[in-house]
Amino acid sequence: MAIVGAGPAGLVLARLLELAGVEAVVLEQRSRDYCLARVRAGVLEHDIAQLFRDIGVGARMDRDGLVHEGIELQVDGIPHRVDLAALTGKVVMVYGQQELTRDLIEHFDATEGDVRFEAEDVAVHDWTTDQPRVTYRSEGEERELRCAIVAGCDGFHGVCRDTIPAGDRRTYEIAYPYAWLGILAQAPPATDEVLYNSHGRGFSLYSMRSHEVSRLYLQVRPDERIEDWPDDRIWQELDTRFARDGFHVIRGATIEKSVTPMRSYVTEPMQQGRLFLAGDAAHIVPPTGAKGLNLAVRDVVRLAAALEPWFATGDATLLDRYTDDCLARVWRAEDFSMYMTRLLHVPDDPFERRTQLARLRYVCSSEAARRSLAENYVGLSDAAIAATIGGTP
Ligand code: FAS
Ligand code: PHB
Repeated sequence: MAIVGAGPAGLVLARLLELAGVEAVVLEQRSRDYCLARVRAGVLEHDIAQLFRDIGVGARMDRDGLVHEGIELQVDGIPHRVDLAALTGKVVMVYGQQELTRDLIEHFDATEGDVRFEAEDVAVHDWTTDQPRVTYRSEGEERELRCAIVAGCDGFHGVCRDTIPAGDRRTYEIAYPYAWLGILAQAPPATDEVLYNSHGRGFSLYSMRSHEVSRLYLQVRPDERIEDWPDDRIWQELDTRFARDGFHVIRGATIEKSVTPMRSYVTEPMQQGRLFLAGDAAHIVPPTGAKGLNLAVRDVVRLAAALEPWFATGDATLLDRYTDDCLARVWRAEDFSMYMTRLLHVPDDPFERRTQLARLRYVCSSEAARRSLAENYVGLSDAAIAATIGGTP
């Protein structure tokens, strides 16, 4: 089969299919180095970290990743810990998407998995027949892949989602009135756990990639240009927003910085004929809830579980319900990500800011509210997701 895109969705799907003995070719438009350099996400749900161990690519994660038993919410300059482990019995793993991508690509180097970089002008054909084709150009030559199934794992800006005619799809979208300015810095993090900070000037997030590398974010206007933010201005704004007695942001050389717009987006259905969408190709969440990467992996776990019986016996039961099975979790994650985004990002409207502070203070003071946030943050089980729609896992 053909997998379009070598991000987390495409690479994890390729590994799951390799374990199932299903032959797959990954077509990636960018170069290997470009894929290895992309920074992005940082927090893995409890079960997703376990999945990487189960599929044999978790060794470096367990060596270099950081297990976190809690997160901190800071409001009115006071930090409040949400004890994930005590509230849910689960923890999260802080391990950069960039490292996961490396682990997976290096795995396929070793197993000679078929990952084709710099595949240009990928296009999907005949996906509503039983003989779909994927064409692309490589090293100047036009190529064609005849396959049984095409997995569209090519992200929000890919071609697979729009291969399904707009008239056959419904899309749902919210654009938020702010963006994230993110930096990766060679500096030890000043906090042991991920710190979500609500400040009158805007939200800020203190995360990390290791004991030596910090990942920090600032809420900025959606039209903000990174060129208008020299390092010193970024560090000064971080100092202002995180300011509290006895706490100081630790500065260092910036390795990467970017501005990421924030949106919520879902396309339904996530399949048509022999084409199946997974990850950002099908849905986008604002990064506040750290769900994007985790949701992408959850999709392909379902897709691989549906493809295995189909390739083995032609049983299409799980494939036929792939969209519904994914959407139950997708919409739960959309809701949680929107909740976290609106809980923490400072609105222009003063009334909204007052109700937001009331909500934040409630979460910080109520164990019931913290437990609800915690169980969504560490990742809900399939049974808990099924229960949201009155079904069975
Ligand atoms: P991806 O976008 O990761 O991968 C798609 C792949 O397909 C890419 O390699 C792309 O080059 C390739 N592709 C695209 N078009 C193609 C074509 N026509 N032909 C062939 N290949 C094609 N999530 C979090 O949880 N936390 C975060 O902090 C966070 N920060 C983010 C910051 C940024 C700037 C962005 C853009 C996203 C961020 N995300 C974050 C979300 C992100 O991690 C995604 O959820 C995750 O990468 C989804 O993985 P995929 O679905 O594999 O899509
Ligand atoms: C990150 O480390 O990149 C990160 C952490 C928590 C989030 C989002 C991003 O909610």
